[in-house]
Amino acid sequence: MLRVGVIGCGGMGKDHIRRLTNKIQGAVVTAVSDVFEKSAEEAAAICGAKVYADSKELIQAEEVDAVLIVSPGFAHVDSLLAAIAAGKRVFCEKPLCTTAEDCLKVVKAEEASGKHLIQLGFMRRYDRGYRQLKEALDSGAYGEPLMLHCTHRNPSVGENYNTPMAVHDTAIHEIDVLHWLVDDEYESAQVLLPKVTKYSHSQLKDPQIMLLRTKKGVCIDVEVFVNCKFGYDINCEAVCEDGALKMAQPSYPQIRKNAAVSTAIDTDCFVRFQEAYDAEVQDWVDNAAKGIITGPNAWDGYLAAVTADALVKAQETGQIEEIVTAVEKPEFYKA
Ligand code: ISE
Repeated sequence: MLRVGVIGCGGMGKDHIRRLTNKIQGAVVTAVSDVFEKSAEEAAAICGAKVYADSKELIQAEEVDAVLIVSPGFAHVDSLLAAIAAGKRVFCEKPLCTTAEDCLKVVKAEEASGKHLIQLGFMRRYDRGYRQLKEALDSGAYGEPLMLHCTHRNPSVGENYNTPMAVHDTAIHEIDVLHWLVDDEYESAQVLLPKVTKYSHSQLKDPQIMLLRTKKGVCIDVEVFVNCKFGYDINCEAVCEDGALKMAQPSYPQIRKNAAVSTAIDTDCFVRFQEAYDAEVQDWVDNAAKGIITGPNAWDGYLAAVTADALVKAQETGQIEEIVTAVEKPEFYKA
């Protein structure tokens, strides 16, 4: 049984605690911690875990084999470095860290430890639709992928959501999943800013079209529209030499009523990607005994941060920005 300590007991933290307690095989939550005592107490009530006021103590605790980090992004770096130093496995919600520099620190610390310890919570790699696409592309039956057309739409976002968050919070999922899908790396980024919807505000340019080009020349367009109003709508189409593949949608009944045919669209990521969240955590737990990470790792977190920085720069300059990592991918992270 993998004994897990959870750092961060907000909405997502509690969601993972419920998942680990009620659904996941082979794990038990033994410790929880949060800067807000009330949140930690509420989380402990779900799983019967011990409450730690200090997350560093939780990481060191004897009854904690592995750590799940769900605290705000800026707090990740300290917990990650402490967990690596303690030799404990980590599942870290996105982002790995809030700056590429901190991500690189974590990458180097993990490499120096000689153990693959960190899995990053980019759940889309576990989504059935993306997996089917990947399998089809990898089969070679459709030739080389040439273009990806994607949309990432949210019905609405909070008042504090601003223009760079369209990259850091939202497109970050495409940044991770799309290079994995086509087994390639990014070369450049550009952002087009159309007319702003009446549902946005002065600090948020919405929608945006993000353009990425990979080293092999695949051109990717991602429409990010976070006040689309009609649903949580994620689409991806891969146009290849010998066919075009559209990602399957979650299946809902087709309803005929009032002289119209309709099919439901999800309204948030927790429902849309529920199975993917379950699968990523189960995979992390299953791999603990083998000491391997098969999901997104710390290097993927660093790549995502570098790519996000280029996209945010492109939002500001309107130019094509290069995507360059400070170091080559270490051997340690090559499959
Ligand atoms: C949120 O943090 C997510 O991760 C969702 O998947 C994304 O759609 C949303 O825009 C983000 O704010």
